[in-house]
Amino acid sequence: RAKDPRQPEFHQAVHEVVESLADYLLDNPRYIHTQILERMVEPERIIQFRVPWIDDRGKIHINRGYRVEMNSAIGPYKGGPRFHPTVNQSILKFLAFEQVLKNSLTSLPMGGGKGGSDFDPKNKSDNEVMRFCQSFMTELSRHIGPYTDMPAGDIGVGGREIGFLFGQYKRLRNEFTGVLTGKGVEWGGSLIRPEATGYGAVYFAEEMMQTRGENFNGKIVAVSGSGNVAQYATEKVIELGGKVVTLSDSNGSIYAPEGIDREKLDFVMELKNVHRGRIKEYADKYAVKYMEKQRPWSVKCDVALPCATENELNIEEAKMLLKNGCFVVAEGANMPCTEEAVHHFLVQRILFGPGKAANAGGVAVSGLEMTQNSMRLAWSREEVDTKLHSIMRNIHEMCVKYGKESADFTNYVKGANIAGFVKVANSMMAQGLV
Ligand code: AKG
Repeated sequence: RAKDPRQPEFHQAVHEVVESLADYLLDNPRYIHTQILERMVEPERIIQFRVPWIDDRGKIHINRGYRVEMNSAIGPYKGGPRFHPTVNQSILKFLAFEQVLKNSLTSLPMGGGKGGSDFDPKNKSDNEVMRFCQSFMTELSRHIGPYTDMPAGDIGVGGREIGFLFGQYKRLRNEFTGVLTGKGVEWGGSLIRPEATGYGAVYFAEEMMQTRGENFNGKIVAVSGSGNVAQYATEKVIELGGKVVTLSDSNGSIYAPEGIDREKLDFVMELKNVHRGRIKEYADKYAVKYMEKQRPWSVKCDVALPCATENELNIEEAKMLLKNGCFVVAEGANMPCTEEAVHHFLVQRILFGPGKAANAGGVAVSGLEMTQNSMRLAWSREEVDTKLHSIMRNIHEMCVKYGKESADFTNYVKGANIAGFVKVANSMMAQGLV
């Protein structure tokens, strides 16, 4: 904290991990003697750069670009850039730190990184986004590569942005490699990558529910967000017989007690992905309740899937959820629940799946995309989905291995943190003081 006093999100992420590792470290002092944690919280490298671009009216804008290369002990840095006005070093360091443990949990050989810019793609034309992406990649291309660092998507970086970034990388380097993941399927992308984070979160929640003899059939599910993760989490819940009753964006939430069915979800996908519209339009079209400037956590539900952004579910909302009968929370986004909210879930012993475990499906399929690119072939939907499902099951098993506290309670926060940490820590020790 003394070194970087103004990085609250980073401190929050580190604090949660340190707290849940404490007993394990005392039992395994070799990690303390080698100061592994102190090394892990210090990024291996942070690159910050100027991103100048010109808008459609000819006006010049200057944004700030970053790449945080956090840890390469078990593989090249991997993690998606975020384009959002709130982006700063604290947010990116928290995301990169989480990414290190998350990528370790996937069991694939990927180190952790993150990056992005304070550029806001909202209300920009395709040409403006393209010019920004080309400028961003012109600098970033010096620092990344298929064996060094492989960016992907995050908030504000979807298929369109990955396309522009990849095009510019290819042009600058004159090579067609799998350096970026989340590519279109016609040009090296993997089937199921768009679905992977949302599907994975639901698979993880399902695994947790099975430990209590439960499943999604007939369950009421509150989902926040309406982007890629929320859309595919909703799709999978519908497939498993559950009923999603909420979605949201930064302006407000919709509450549809009769459930969002396949046809309505198609409307959301078109609204968000093609027209880049606001979720309020769903309320207008289907005459459901719109909760302006509110998050969806006040509704009655069995399962909550926060799929929007960090710190979007606080202690009051956590209490409200539990009061309304919710007994499963799986984080589709990164750190959506505040520390106090997480603490409440653990004390109340509900099934709580932290993001680094529950949303690891996205980066896992990115890892599978890299494998396919290296082999120069493409797997079928079924093949990728089966692999994703088995990776999520394996992550769940590892969480149980390290986090089971009694016959009927697993602390998945502790389990995920220890399981993710051990592999990275052992690799760092094996590689000497680096
Ligand atoms: C995340 O897990 O938050 C990511 O950024 C995933 C990015 C990737 O697919 O590499």
